[in-house]
Amino acid sequence: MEFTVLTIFPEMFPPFWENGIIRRAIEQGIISASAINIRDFTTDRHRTTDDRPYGGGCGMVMKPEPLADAIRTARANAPSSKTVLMTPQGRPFNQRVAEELSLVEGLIFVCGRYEGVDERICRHFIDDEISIGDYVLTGGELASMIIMDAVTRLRPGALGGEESAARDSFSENVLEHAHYTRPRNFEGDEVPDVLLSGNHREIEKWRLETSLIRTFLKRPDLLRERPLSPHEINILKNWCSDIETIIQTRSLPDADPPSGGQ
Ligand code: 4FV
Repeated sequence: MEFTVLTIFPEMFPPFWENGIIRRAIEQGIISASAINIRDFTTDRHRTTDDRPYGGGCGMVMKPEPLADAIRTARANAPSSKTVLMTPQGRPFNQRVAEELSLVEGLIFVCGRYEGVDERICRHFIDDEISIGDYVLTGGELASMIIMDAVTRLRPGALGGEESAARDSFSENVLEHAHYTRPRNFEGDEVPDVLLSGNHREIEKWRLETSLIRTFLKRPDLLRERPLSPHEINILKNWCSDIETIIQTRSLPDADPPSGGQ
């Protein structure tokens, strides 16, 4: 998979590309990555990439000419790549989109700065607009790194044996179960016994239950979007009956009886 970033700050990327799983994926040829400086496509001696907005107002807009030539060059180098503009106006980035993008041959990231890019670039040179969240950044560079990171780890071979994308949070619209490692007792806090039992069926059951309860407590919206397996339905029903028992047995005597108890 080929990543090309179009930016006026190419120096931001080597630290990201030269560390960790991204570095290893580049070394193993799983991905390739390069940065193109949009300023190299300017024609004035000040290498100007921005100008005042038509219609007035504050801030500056990225000029279309240098961007258009930079995109044409990137596309010539990577013809099967998809050109993506990082913008708050884009479709929300999530694990689904990461899985989708991890299947394409290449991505060309257009990293805006200032107030954004001239609209004619969006109209004629952009295949996809993606937003990493409903907030405004000073530039699209960090957003492109987030997408490169989430997509790279989904490429076959990128995650060595010690990691796996299969049990990712969100991969099945649930949050991951809790993780523990040595020491068994950390400042008085013990690792759950089941994880020390060696009983993998019980461990799997515990992990599923903890990821369901965490999702229920922290991101119930995810559960609402997700089909539940018979086993998961069974777990949720057990919780309901436990909660029902608590309500039945723990209600304070003089508290007015739960509704419906005329
Ligand atoms: C952004 C986002 C983002 C907007 C103006 C760059 C900045 C500046 N990109 N998700 N949120 N971009 O805020 O992707 O040009």
